[in-house]
Amino acid sequence: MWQAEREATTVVVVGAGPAGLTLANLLQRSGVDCVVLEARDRSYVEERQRAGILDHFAGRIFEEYGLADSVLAGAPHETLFEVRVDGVARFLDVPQLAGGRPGRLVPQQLLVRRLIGTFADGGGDLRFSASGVALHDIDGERPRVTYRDADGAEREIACSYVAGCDGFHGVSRRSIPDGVLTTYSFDHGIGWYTVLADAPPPRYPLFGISPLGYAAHFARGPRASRYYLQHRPGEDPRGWSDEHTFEQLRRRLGDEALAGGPVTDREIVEMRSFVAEPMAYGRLFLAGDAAHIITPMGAKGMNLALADAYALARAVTAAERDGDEGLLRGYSALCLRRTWDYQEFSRWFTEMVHDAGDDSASGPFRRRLARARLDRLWTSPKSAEWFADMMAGTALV
Ligand code: FAS
Repeated sequence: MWQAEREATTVVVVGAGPAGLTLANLLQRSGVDCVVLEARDRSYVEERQRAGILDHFAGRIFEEYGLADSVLAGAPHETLFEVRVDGVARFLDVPQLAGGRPGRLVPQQLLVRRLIGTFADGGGDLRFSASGVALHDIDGERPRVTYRDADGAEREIACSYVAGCDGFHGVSRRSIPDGVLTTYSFDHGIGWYTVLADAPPPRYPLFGISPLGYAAHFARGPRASRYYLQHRPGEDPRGWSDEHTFEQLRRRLGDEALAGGPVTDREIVEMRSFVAEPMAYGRLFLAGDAAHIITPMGAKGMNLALADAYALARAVTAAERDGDEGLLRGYSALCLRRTWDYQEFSRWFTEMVHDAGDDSASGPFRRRLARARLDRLWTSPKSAEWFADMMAGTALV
């Protein structure tokens, strides 16, 4: 009879993305044992390029746990935000408008690489290439997680809590019985062509609004850039030559001198949003993309994942250290309040920058509305402060 090797810990963290790795590091710093199971191998996880802006609240999490020096070393502070409307540049001093709360410019893959390093340096137990992860008895006192390790051996871990940090396509949310979750999804009807290139990064995070459609240019390291270009429904920009792509960027960003560079990655990102409620079932707690997907507008995807990890680490620590399960019971409600707050902000932002440019989808009346909303960021200090406050991230704890 096959016999899985059995072991036990306090928390099994499924997934080593920003949510899982941040949670594991915070638990480690709080003296709570955990094992992290990741389906992919280390190099895949460390090379995956996604977000690039850490909001102020997320940066504070690493400061609070004494991790900022190791994971944020050298990450520039956010300064100005540049918006070019029909080629005319305007600036927003987001940190100043947010009362001196700057974010940090740190590529997600660099943050992930460093979080893996700090966890390992602290003696953390992170297992890559864990396949066939399955959750059992998550509605009981002692959940179990089974999986096959990198050598193909069957293993089983008993624990007190399972943290589902395995992204939208992971096993955790799917382990919750039918009828428990209510899911909400929204298709924004907008698609982006996103290009990564070894090209000079912009002076500041840059948005371009023009009748040709939305475009953006962000730093992804000292010599790398991420570009986003809105594409029309039914259009497939992957067929564009790189020269055509940069020509589009020059015109949309109003910069004939935009250098460009060798393209290293091309992807289509459809703007869609998703939320699953509740974010907890029995002893399973969902965090990050496992529970919610948000458009990249406002750069809240990675930051929501980190905020969930922070709330869950505090809740598990309070339960383990003080026997107080209050924060655990309130975990889902707290994270969903922030999630919907950020979803609303992201929709507001998505609608504004897309309607204000190419009106083929939204029509001329909505285009004028969007331009009025955009102008308000420069004509109404209160609106600018609200925008900056959302960009900085809201504590809610
Ligand atoms: P992740 O998806 O990052 O990590 C989940 C981990 O779980 C992965 O390592 C996966 O391999 C593992 N896993 C999955 N199933 C498993 C299983 N069954 N067993 C074990 N492990 C399993 N956000 C922004 O704010 N700005 C951006 O510019 C931006 N760009 C993006 C570009 C792309 C192409 C994508 C897809 C997302 C982007 N995002 C962006 C959002 C992104 O940052 C996510 O919000 C963030 O990665 C979420 O982190 P996690 O919840 O940890 O999930």
